[in-house]
Amino acid sequence: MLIERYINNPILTREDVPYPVATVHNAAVIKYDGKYIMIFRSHKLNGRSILGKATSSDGFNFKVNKKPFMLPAVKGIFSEYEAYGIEDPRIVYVDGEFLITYSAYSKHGVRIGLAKTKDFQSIERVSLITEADYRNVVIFPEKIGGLYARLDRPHSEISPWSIWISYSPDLKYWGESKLIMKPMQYHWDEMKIGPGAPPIKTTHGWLHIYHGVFPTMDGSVYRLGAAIHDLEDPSVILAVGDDWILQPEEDYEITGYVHNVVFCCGAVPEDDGSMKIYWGGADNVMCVGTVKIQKLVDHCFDNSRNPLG
Ligand code: BMA
Repeated sequence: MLIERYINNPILTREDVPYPVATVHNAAVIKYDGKYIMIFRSHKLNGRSILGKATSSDGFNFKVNKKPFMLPAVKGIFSEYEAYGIEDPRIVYVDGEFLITYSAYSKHGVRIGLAKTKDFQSIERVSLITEADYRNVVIFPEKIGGLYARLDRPHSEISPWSIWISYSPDLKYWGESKLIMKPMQYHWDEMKIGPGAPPIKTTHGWLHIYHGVFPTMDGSVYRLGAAIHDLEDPSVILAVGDDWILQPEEDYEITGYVHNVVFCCGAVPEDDGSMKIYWGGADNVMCVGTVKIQKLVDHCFDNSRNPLG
């Protein structure tokens, strides 16, 4: 098995949350001040989503804050675009601040919001950085050629649910966009692919955990895969592992709010060459697993598929 599931999964459920929620899933996780900070998504009991915060000293045992971390905005431009909820956060640390991207839902569709924090206490919304219909924006954890870089996932009928890259000098204006990876026909990721965890720097390239979706007669199955991007030019994909790296197998991944889902928004590299991968199980609970980073890199290079399908 490539990724070793933590024996006490799931690590966070709605029972751990001190305010009423239906689910705990699709969380970003990052290390700050010797602690692991998890920003997780919860469906409220009306079906719309908010973000909560939990902290841990070991990356496995998390304690949830008494109050939610981020609610849909109630005034200004953000309120217009967050009215149906905020979902699936990703966090990176660049130049002294944490950048949080999230999906903002409203009657206008889904677009991406960007917020900043220095301490996970106060939070400042910066900008809505895409139009609709975009999801799953992950920013690279360092500037590349002096620019912020991001992977994202616009959707169009001609080229459905593929991964693109864009760049920005200031986090507000994004451009130089290019499609870099597509679903592959009659393959585990044939229906949709999307960015997962913010890329992790390795000597062989940026390691990116993404999700792929396969349609079946019993609904869609969400799995995780891995790809390697060139360090200096991340629009170049050096390898994409042909096989998935994780699929729904445990009860808490097979049954839940939406069945047959593993969905990743965060991974934490450790000093010993391993990494912790966090995923939502069945849109219902949070899980973690560990893997040697080199094993995932080898997985990509040993049997690579064509990034463009
Ligand atoms: C996607 C998103 C994710 C979710 C997944 C499975 O389209 O909505 O947040 O985890 O579907 O339901």
